[in-house]
Amino acid sequence: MTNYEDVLYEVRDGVAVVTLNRPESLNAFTASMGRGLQQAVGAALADEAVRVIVLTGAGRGFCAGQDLTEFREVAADIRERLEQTYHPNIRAIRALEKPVIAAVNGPAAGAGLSLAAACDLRIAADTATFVPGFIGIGLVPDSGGSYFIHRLLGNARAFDWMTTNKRLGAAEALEWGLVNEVVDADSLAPRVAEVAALYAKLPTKAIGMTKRLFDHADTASLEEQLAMEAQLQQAATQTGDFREGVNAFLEKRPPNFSGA
Ligand code: LHQ
Repeated sequence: MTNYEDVLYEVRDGVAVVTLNRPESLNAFTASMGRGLQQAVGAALADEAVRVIVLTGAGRGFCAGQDLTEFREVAADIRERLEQTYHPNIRAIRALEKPVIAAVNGPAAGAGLSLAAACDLRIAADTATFVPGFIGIGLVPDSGGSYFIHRLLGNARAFDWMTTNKRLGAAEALEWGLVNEVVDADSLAPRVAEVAALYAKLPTKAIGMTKRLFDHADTASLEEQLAMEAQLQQAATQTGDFREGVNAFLEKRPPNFSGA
């Protein structure tokens, strides 16, 4: 277990678990936590043995967004704070060619909601809540919130929600398509471990490239998308996991993907 600034990092069996660790404030985001998260995501990127990342919160919260006790200092130059603390983490999660699972164990508010939304999958405890937060203090969605929530929910629902600040329960979040799955709070850790273990045995490079393709599809034309699919499929055929997948099929046995 590595203790970065306000962030815990642990790797086991191909799974990196990144835990936001300021439980007394529901893991409200500070500048130091931002640095810690960058270090943890950087470690997951650098370690070839890591094939999936789980992002969660210590205690009863996932992340309550910007720490409001730090706010006076932040408000002086919020643009710079966003660029230094939040944007590198959002970019790093999207650029990471490995799946990132948000295990939403409790409230996700403001930039904490944006962070969960930036991940590839969201598995929530039935006790989790989702709160836009921004408009509650007269702000606009940031840290990618306007980008990801808009894409996940569609314009009408996203606008209604982000401007009215309704506290959304886990069941409704599932119904809206904001999360992939909801489980009993007691089952969250084992269920997330099960899903992560599954991803740790899948062809990691093809999953990373699928992530790139889906992000590209948001703004691409069909022609641009077809070109990128062809380019990445060419790259996928160069992987060991492609050879293993074909061989396993022909030999009528389950594949043993190495992630290479
Ligand atoms: C907190 C916080 C918190 C400090 C709970 N700060 N202590 C803005 C600025 C700059 C750059 C980047 O981007 C942003 C974007 C943002 O993130 S703006 C949105 C900021 N977040 C919020 O406005 C959410 C504020 N929190 C809440 O609305 C509630 O705490 C939620 C809905 C998250 C959870 O409610 P409850 O489950 O009822 O918990 P609670 O309110 O009792 O909180 C527990 C403790 O955590 C409490 O401390 P205490 O000492 O009384 O036990 C809170 O003060 C503390 N806490 N959020 N953001």
